[in-house]
Amino acid sequence: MSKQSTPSKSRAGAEERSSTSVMETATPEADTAELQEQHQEKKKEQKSKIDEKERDELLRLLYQMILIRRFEEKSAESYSLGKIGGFCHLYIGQEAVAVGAIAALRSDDYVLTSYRDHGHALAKGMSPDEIMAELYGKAGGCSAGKGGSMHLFDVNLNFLGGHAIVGGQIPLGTGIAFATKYKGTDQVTLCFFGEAAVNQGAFHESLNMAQLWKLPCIYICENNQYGMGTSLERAMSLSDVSQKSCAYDIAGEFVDGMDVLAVRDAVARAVERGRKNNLPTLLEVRTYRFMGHSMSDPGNYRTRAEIEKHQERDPIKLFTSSLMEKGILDDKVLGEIESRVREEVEHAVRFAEESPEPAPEELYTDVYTD
Ligand SMILES: Cc1ncc(C[n+]2csc(CCOP(=O)(O)OP(=O)(O)O)c2C)c(N)n1
Ligand SMILES: [Mg+2]
Repeated sequence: MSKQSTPSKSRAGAEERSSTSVMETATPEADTAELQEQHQEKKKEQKSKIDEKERDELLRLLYQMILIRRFEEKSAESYSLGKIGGFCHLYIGQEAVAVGAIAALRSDDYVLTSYRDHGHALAKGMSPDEIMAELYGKAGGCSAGKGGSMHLFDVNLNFLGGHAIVGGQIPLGTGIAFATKYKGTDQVTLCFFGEAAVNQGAFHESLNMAQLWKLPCIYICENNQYGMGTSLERAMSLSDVSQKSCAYDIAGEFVDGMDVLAVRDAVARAVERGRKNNLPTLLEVRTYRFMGHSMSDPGNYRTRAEIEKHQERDPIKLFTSSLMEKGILDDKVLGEIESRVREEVEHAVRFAEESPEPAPEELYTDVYTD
């Protein structure tokens, strides 16, 4: 991959200023010693954000990240066995983004995302059983088996999808933020999307309206540096996505998406701005997907070395070792987390396999609400 920009700007909108977050990105040629040095530096930075009083919450964040990772590894296995069909986009490598961001929310806040939605759904509290059954296309799934991997949804949890049209959720999220403001609630809306959605009109129209109408919407661009097989550099003239906030005078910030606590802190600042002042925020969260775009990606647009370089910055590896060095985690507790996760994922697979196929007459239900 060619040169990576390392934006360091946190840009506040007209009403306020906010703090800065910097992410250093290695070049593909970076040697092991250099990667190790970066890992140590990142860990130092992450450890400085760890507060021992938060022990249970920190372990919950680790639990959620590991649950997403193992759930998806299992989904990939079931997909290869032909038990899951259709499109399936894995989130492996990006777990810190959904987990960190949703940890800064209240349970009645809204979340929308793209088709790469398993992690967000789990972090918002959806049951692994219902998600796995949905992936299997079974009646016990959250969308009764008719949506599949890209259309996870749980209205009771204010998790409003799972959207397959690139950028389609951005105007929808903006509309939900409008609705909550109109109703006078202090809920905020988190709207996640990939960096390839940013070149679409829908993104620009939404940000313009959100700032003009002062809507409590937090736009989170998960910049994993590729839109299918096209790298960001090949597709975007201004590749520092957070700077696009300037065009609409919105608060913007660049965040290290491999650091779950950096994500949580940045989203917490945005939530406060939304809840108290009805103001939107654009966050560019720099991350990387370790797997292909979808299960059918031949992966010939990047090298193994590039993937391995980013795997050195695995968000779970980083957080695990930060927590261990701070004395919050040890091998025993980590083992307990792993075995709880294993049980939960195995339960989900059993639930999905035993769940019935949707009945043929269900083809015509739930197309529109009655
Ligand atoms: C409007 C629209 N155009 C094209 C596609 C085909 N498509 C599916 S995913 C994708 C790439 C999106 O990349 P990005 O937004 O960066 O998200 P990521 O997959 O990296 O999470 C494209 C072009 C689509 N689903 N919708
Ligand atoms: Mg992308």
